[in-house]
Amino acid sequence: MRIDVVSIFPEYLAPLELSLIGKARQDGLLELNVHALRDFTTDRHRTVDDTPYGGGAGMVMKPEPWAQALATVAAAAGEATAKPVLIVPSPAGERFTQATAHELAGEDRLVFACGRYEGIDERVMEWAAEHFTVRPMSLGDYVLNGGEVAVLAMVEAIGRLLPGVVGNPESLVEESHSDGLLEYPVYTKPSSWRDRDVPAVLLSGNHGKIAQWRRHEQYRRTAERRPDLLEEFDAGKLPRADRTAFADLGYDVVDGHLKRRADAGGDSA
Ligand code: JEB
Repeated sequence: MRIDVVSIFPEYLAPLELSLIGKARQDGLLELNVHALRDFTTDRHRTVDDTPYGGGAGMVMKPEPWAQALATVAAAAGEATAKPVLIVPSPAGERFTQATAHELAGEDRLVFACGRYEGIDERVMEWAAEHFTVRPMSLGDYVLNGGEVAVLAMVEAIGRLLPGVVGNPESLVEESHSDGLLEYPVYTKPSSWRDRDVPAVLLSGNHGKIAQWRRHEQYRRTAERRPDLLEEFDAGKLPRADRTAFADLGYDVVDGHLKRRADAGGDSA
C-alpha cells in the first residue's frame, strides 16, 4: 500500500516512522510519503489561508495550494489503477471505525489531506472527486485543531491490518471475533500483587471455564461502559449460562436482541 499525507506541519507526522508502521515500511509493505502543503504555493509568503466568505471567526485554507498538492500526489504513482481514496479528516466527516479501517486496508493507495484553521475550501473536495474517491472522516465527537492527529490514529489503525504487519496474527483473529463487545480484562505475573489476586479461574487450567469467564466479563464491562453496543449485539443463539449472565446485568433476550429490563437498576453493575 502507498500512503501520501499532505499537511502544513509535516513534522507532526514523524511518529509514523516509528514502531509498527516504521516496521511495515522497512519490510516494504507500506510506502509512506509526507508532503508539505506550503511547497505547493506560488506566492512569496507561501500563503495557505484566507478569510472566510460570509464572515465569521478564523481562517479557511485556500483552494489553489491544495489542488496543486493533490494533483501532484495523484500523478506521482501513476493513475493506471483505480482512483486513490482521499481521506479528509473533519469534525463534519463520517465516523472512522474499525470497519472503515478494514475497508481502507484493502486499498492500493490512500491520500490524507490534513486541514487546519476552520478547514479547507469546500470546492477542493468537489474538484478532487475527479481524481479520487473522496471520504471526509471524523475520528470522534470532539474538536481537534487540525487533521494531523486524526491521521496518526487512522494510519496506525489501517497499517496494523496490512498482512504481515502485526507480529502475532492470532491477536487480529481474536479481535475480529470480538462481536462488537469490549475486551475482557487481562492480567500477568505476579499472581498476587499489593494484596490483589488474579481471578482464580485464570490459574485453574480449565480452558472452558476461562473462556466463559472472559465472555461474561466482556458482557459486564460492555453493559457498564458502552450499553449502546449491546443494542447491535446478536443475542440469538446464546447458551443458557450467557442469558443468565445478561439477566444478572438487567438484560433479557427478546427476538434475538438484548432489551434492558424496565425495573433494572439505575446503573448496570
Ligand atoms: C479534523 C479540524 C476545526 C471546526 C472546528 C475545528 C481541520 N474528530 C475530529 N475532531 N476534529 C477534527 C476531527 C477529525 N478527524 C478535525 C480536521 C480539521 C478538526 N480542524 C479544526 C475545524 N472545524 C481543521
